[in-house]
Amino acid sequence: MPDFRAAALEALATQTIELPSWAFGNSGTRFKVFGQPGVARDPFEKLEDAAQVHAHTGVAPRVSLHIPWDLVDDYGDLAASARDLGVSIGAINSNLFQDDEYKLGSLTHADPAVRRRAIDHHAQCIEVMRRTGSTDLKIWLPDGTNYPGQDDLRERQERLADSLRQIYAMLDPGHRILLEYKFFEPYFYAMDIPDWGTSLVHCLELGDQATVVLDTGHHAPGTNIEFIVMQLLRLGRLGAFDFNSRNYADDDLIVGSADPFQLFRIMDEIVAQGAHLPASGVTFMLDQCHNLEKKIPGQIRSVMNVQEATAKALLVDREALRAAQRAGEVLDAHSVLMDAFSTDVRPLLAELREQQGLDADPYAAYARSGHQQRIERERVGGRQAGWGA
Ligand code: RM4
Ligand code: MN
Repeated sequence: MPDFRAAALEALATQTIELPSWAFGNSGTRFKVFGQPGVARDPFEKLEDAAQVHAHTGVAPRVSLHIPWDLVDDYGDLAASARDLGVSIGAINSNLFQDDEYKLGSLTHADPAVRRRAIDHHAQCIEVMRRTGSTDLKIWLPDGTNYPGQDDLRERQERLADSLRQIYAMLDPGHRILLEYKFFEPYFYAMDIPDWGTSLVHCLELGDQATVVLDTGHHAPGTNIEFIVMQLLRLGRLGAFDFNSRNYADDDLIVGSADPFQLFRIMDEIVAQGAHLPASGVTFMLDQCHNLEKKIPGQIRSVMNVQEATAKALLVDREALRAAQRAGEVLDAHSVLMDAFSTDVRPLLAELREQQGLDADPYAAYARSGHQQRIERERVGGRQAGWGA
């Protein structure tokens, strides 16, 4: 029997997971945001907290920013402070959902002046990329309509295609657009990029520097997400994941909490196509908000959950799987997957961390570090993500 453990350890040592800056600010539901003592008050403090997640897990060296939530005077300073903390800046997320002018659309708006404003915002984001060394411009388009007949669906697609072309033309070589989709919310009749097909069609029109972002919370209940993963990988257009977990809507909960088996099935498709390796260009990001739980340990838990799902996928006996599939042995093939899923990979991950000079239990190591007590003591006045710094 081949030594899957050794190969898994080697692959796991190359995995990285990107953290969202907004996970470290106060955020909640539209009903209530429960403030937390010690929460980061500005982008510099968000980086400090993200660096804690990296320090204890060893696999989270990048932080995505959200503009304008993470506006600072000098992005060179922010990038330098990231470097000092042992992390770097990941994707730059644009924001098209908090401006009165965007009520009827941003990149799809009927008024060219509003579209211009939305396009120019991306010029600003690309400038942030240049100053921080980021290579990814992540666009989640919140545009859509609430009522049949409200606007011409096809015209909205044409306006979108034109706006995206103008944004794409501003990219530097080596930059990517990561184009996200979401089937509902904030509009409820027709979102303008509701699904992976629409996102993919726009990416294909744009060119090689445009890829799809798959946010695991952005599908109708029951959607087979791993199928989408397989197809996008097959076409070379899976740019990134926004990992989170959902029970009913876009819940943004800790990844793998609602359905660890789904996370495993996704990672299985990833590993089957070698997309867990850095050379694949697939970025594994978290897109989560922590309302009840503490934010830094919340992110640590998510990182560990992604690692566990990856480890299990790496333990799948692919030869046995293929043999069973070829022989039409339905239950044998299924059993190969279930055997891997049922394996307790925590000792394997403990070994990985020890190899890297880390505590086997990042969660406990953070609790012991004193960081939480320090920020609760020192930081006063944290605000909701999206409302000021
Ligand atoms: C959106 C989408 C984006 C994220 C924002 C905060 O629903 O998932 O990725 O940047 O929320
Ligand atoms: Mn997302």
